[in-house]
Amino acid sequence: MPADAAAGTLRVILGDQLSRDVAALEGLDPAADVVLMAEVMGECTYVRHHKKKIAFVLSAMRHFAAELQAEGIRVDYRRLDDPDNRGSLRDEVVAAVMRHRPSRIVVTEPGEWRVLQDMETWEEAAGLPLEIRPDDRFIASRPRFAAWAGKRKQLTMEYFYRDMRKETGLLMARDGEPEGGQWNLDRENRKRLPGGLTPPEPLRIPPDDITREVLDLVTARFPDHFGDLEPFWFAVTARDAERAFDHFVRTALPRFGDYQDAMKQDGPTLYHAVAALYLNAGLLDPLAACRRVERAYRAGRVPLNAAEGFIRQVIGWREYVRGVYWLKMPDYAETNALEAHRPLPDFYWTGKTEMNCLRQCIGQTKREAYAHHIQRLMVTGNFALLAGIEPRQVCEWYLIVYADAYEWVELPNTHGMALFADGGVLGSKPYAASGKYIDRMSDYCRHCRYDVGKSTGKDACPFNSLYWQFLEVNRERLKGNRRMALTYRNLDRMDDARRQALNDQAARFLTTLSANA
Ligand code: DLZ
Ligand code: SF4
Repeated sequence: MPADAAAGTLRVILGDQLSRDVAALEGLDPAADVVLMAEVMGECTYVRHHKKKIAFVLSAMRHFAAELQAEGIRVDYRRLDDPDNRGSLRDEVVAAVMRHRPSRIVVTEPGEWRVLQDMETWEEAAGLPLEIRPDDRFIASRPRFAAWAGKRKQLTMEYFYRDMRKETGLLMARDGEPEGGQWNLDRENRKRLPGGLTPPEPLRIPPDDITREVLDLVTARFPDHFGDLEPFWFAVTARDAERAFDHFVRTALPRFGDYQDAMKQDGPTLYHAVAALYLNAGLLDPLAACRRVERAYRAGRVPLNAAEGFIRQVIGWREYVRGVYWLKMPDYAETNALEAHRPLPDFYWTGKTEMNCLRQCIGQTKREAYAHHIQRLMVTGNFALLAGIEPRQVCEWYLIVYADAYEWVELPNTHGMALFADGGVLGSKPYAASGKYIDRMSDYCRHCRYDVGKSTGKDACPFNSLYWQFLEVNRERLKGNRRMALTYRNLDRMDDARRQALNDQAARFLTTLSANA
């Protein structure tokens, strides 16, 4: 790049900002501006991401850069294997400033607090003005969410979601009422999967030459990272992500509503979209995806509980957790309301446990870098909650193992929703459940060496005694919670001998766990 092609803008695009209409590209002058994209070890190793996650991000970055170049945009693309790769975003920005001598730097706000802190030092490091633009791929800007949160004591997702429905017009009837008369059909999202129903497969995209090259790079550079690299079938372009999403709308969405919370032996995706990784990296536009779903509903191709369930996850829950993250960071990551300090058991990495539900969820996570929300919340999350695993370690695990995980989305979901470590910012009570819940929503227990009907004894399902022990250990912290009153009344009706037996059972189990950890 000649140094005299100067005085334009350096536009920086991060690995999860791969949208053609991302804020940093607005107003781009192809004659003067340069786009910087940098693969850096810093982002690949700040946690030891799943191999598939790194391959997905790097391949999607390379494809995105090629698309910009095909439009005639100048892209300075830094590869991880460039001999002079500086290793961090900041150093790559400084080096790019030296190469291109721009008059300013423009970037879109990042998804993580850690990166924003770093970004705020770029201006000084580069000696140039830096403009950090709001990420308008989200419907609610950070100030918009903060205004909604205002002085509310409880940040109830439902009310935020209703505002988002009104603001977007999604699934609204003409008279300003929600389509079908109800805002939220969550109760119609909880069916168990009947035998004989074969869920569709997601669309699998074969790796092209660019992806193949990235897979070789990941094999060589990240051999010790968690997870299986192949088979690799994720879409890595916006076009293919849209095709994969279209396939979901046609084949799975009609039943997504009914079976949103169901789990099945060897059924990793069921009726789920596997779209979070595309949404979160910028390959799929959230609002466009929701409008596509709404159209399918209006055309009579999918029922309301499916369309509403999907749209709620995207414009409700997804936007809401992002809002909470930016509202509460950095203190949010440090809270540990239930004072949980046990180390993460080794089987979260190896999948080697006799508890079939955990073996299934962790096994598929290792293979696919994917699990759906109930597997994450009610199996791996619930176990960590009941066993008192330290939130920091659990959060890191989730950030590592899922291809869609960035801290803005992972932290509130794990720390708040699954572990109640925030003391109730996100949920009004812990999502603690015994084996009975897992049995109701899956066929895992039928394939397990433990008996879900038993709480004590050699074959007893560990979730059962852990559940009662969890309530006992956290009695002082939770007994004042009105939504827990019935649960504590049940516990208190138990005779002392039974209570003692349950506690002993849980204590014995936890000892074996620590020994393995
Ligand atoms: C996740 C990720 C990975 C693995 N690698 C890169 C990279 O090499 N370069 C880059 O710009 N971004 C990468 N990312 C995404 C960033 O970590 C992400 O932008 C921040 O976590 C903020 O959400
Ligand atoms: Fe999981 Fe318990 Fe069911 Fe086994 S019996 S699959 S450990 S819930």
